[in-house]
Amino acid sequence: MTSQLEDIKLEALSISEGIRDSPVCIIVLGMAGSGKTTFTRSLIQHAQEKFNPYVVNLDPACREVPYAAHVDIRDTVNYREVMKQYQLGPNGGIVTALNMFTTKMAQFAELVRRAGERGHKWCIIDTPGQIEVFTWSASGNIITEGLATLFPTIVVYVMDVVRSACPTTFMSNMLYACSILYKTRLPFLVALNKIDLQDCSFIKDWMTDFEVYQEALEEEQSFVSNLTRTMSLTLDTFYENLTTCGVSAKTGVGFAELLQKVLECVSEYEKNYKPVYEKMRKERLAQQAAPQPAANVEESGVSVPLGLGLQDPPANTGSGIFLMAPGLVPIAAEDNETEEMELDPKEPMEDQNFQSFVQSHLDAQKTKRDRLAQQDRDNS
Ligand SMILES: Nc1nc2c(ncn2[C@@H]2O[C@H](COP(=O)(O)OP(=O)(O)O)[C@@H](O)[C@H]2O)c(=O)[nH]1
Ligand SMILES: [Mg+2]
Repeated sequence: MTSQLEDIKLEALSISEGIRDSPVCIIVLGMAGSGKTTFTRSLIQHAQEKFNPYVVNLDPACREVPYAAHVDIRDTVNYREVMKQYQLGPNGGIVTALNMFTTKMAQFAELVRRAGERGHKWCIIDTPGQIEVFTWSASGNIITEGLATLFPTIVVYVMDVVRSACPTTFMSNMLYACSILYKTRLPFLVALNKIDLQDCSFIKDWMTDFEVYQEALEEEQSFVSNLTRTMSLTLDTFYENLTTCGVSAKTGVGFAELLQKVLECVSEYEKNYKPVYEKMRKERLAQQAAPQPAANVEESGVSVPLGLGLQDPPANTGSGIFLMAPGLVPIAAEDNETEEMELDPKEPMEDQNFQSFVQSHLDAQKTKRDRLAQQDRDNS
């Protein structure tokens, strides 16, 4: 293993040369059945000519994939054998298969790098059916963060518009998307999939106009809808950081616009993420040049230990400061604004009752709408 690592020198690559320009890694995530695999196939077709995608299937349990994968986890690990050998159920089998694949992360990243040299401008990564297998596992973390430290990386979250027509399901989906956004802290594009079955404009309305969503919720009288109502208020800011695009992975409708939005996410990565990463890289190089006692992980962030064996837990599963988010770049951190953000005892949010909290949001929405209307009038 050590000699392989010396050959590959991934750590050295990531630290001394910084993020490579190519290929752009596109990690496709989404709930089971949302259409990730079908979406991957369509994305490959539409991006083929311009971006010559390198394709990776990370779902060990699928029977077959409707595209030609350059790297297929099933070639590395036999998921059924894993289940039998370790006496695991299907989910345990998938997680263990993914863990085994991750022990080859260094080689995998090297394959992606070489693909870039051969002219593959994008690397599209299809993930396991069950989303939590990837997003809440150590190996999912290592793969995502490992790629993001080496290549421009974005997340496409595939969302089934038909299932999300129910307001509470929509909210669950959004909370999941939100947790992934803040966990991976990468440019994030929501593909509203299956628009051949149902138009997605209602979702866009729900995301831009709080009142419309509240009206939809009014029809659902349950404890969950009360909870959802409260949470929808807090998700407002999250929606502002999201780019959405309606597509049909089945028919290919919407993919021209989606490609455009992927490129916007890549620019966002270049603009917001890369400078932060480069800054950290320089700090780490400086640290290495002057050996010191063990650095404080909480302050400096830790890179993914690419190429380490599985027995080594991922170093940065905790605070996740290493990856910085577009729109979430902590400019404030430099200005010590974090201290200012500490709770002002005079205006604790807890003291606001629900009604006034709602009212302040409605006012903010109204101001926003008025401003947009004014802009429209000015433009016409
Ligand atoms: N009508 C329609 N069906 C779709 C679309 N995308 C995926 N599907 C269907 O949704 C099901 C799940 O798709 P799949 O790609 O396997 O989902 P995954 O589990 O997220 O990888 C399959 O039956 C697909 O044919 C779409 O855009 N329109
Ligand atoms: Mg799939």
